[in-house]
Amino acid sequence: MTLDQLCLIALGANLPLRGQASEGGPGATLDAALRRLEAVAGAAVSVSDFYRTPAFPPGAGPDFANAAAAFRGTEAPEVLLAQLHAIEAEFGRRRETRWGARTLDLDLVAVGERVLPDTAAHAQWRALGPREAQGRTPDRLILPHPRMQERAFVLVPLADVAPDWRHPILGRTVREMLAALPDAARAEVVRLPNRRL
Ligand code: PH2
Ligand code: MG
Ligand code: MG
Repeated sequence: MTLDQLCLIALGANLPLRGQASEGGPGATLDAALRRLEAVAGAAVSVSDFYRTPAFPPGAGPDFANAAAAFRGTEAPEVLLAQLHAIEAEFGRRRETRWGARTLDLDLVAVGERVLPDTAAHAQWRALGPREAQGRTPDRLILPHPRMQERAFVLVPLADVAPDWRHPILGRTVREMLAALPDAARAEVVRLPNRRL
């Protein structure tokens, strides 16, 4: 039996959608993607504010709209990931350049306390520097997302929906991981009052 677990999703977009039903800027794409996510989650979804964030790595493209969502679910992580990929595809995402500009990116950040594939492999992925991480794509799901603790564009929105979720390996809550980042990193994440970018 799978108990229901808190599923955490990070959303990002930094290209406008063209010729799609939900044509508009990145903020409009996130709105539309969240409606699709609510449909597949089959549960109440908590949604963060939307934020403008500079592309990482610096100079990698236009600013992103970033957000986070949390819901309680029973699906296996691999099933959730496939659902997220299906929604990305609906929004015109082509899986080509790693860390390139994208119309929509939905990342599965965590499923409850699950550690995948195991603690040792997780430590190896976490230990990669940003440059090495950029050159390597894991061929399987790593949970929690191995770089979440470094990224203000993930942690700031996540703190809106799941501040008390605790990282099963690092032992820190979202709020604590966010507080551990440099002030400058947090300051780059700017709330979008009308959700539009
Ligand atoms: N996602 C990336 C790479 N860089 N930068 C920002 N600001 N926001 C993102 O969501 C983002 C990124 C890879 O998915
Ligand atoms: Mg991503
Ligand atoms: Mg992704």
